[in-house]
Amino acid sequence: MRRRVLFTAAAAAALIAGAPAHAQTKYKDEYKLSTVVPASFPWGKGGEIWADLVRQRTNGRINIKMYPGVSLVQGDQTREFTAIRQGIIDLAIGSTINWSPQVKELNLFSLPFLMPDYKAIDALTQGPVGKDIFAILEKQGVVPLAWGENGYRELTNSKREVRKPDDLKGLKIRVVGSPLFLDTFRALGANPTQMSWADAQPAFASGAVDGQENPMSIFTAAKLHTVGQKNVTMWGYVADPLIFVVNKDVWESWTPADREIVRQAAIDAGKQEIALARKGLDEPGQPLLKEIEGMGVNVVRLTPAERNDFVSATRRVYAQWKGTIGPDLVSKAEQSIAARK
Ligand code: X2X
Repeated sequence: MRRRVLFTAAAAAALIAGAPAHAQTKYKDEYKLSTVVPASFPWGKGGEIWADLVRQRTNGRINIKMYPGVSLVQGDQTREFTAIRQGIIDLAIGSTINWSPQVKELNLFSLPFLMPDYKAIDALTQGPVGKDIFAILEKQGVVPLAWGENGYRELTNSKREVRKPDDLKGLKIRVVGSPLFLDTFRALGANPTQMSWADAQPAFASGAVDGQENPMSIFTAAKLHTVGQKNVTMWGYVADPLIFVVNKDVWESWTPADREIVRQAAIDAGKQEIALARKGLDEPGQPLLKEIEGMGVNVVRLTPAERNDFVSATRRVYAQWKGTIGPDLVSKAEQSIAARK
């Protein structure tokens, strides 16, 4: 691959002074950014915003190209984290769910009914738990920069209205990530099956699976109502944050000033992305749900008592996975949520 050699003023001065060649900073022509979904989704849009900000603020020194559909790992989203570490991927905006097979602590966000509202998500990502998670990722050899959000994952299916755990009995539900999802759905009496997002969409269309769980922003952008997903249950059982990261060697190849530009751009893009992901859901009356009902979809809003039946049915899974994830981290998360403003 052709490499462009850039000389910063300092590097040029060092060269003149006879400093070793490693004082030069080598930049690639293109940096590959992996996401699961393209810019027609808030998640992919976040990638586009990040790439644009970096290009502008570095005057084109850092040129980021998007690779949606996790195409750098042939659509297998649970291999994305390993590929970032290996340098097959330079940058990524990844869901905590997709990286949880490699980073067990990321299962925290998938503990059923841990986060009751958006303030609870923020209390984790913007508080001490977020710092701990970043330190863990750093130790695993990637450089975490900012948080984004996929969102609250709501239950949908093609067969029937779901109001209580019993309604899930026997439904074949597509899930992704770690075995925590299999445990949760089995505890509810469903028949979960693990599948990538790329494989899931044709499986909905053919009826090979009955249902799935994903944020409503994914539901609308992917038009899941057109592949039979006509029943939605708003249960908010888990929410997956997104994390903006850079491969460590790539990070170290940049000047300190450029690193700061990339970091700040990730923070700015993350904020905009979170606002897009929550649009229509975090305002009174949840207008996005009315829009979805307008597409002929049955949207069930659970009463607190109905929701509580799902919470009770998954408590055992929560307790078991608290041990796997790390009781200290989970306790810290519980405390941060209890103290949220
Ligand atoms: O595969 C999914 O369900 C998605 C798109 O939400 C993730 O990548 C976690």
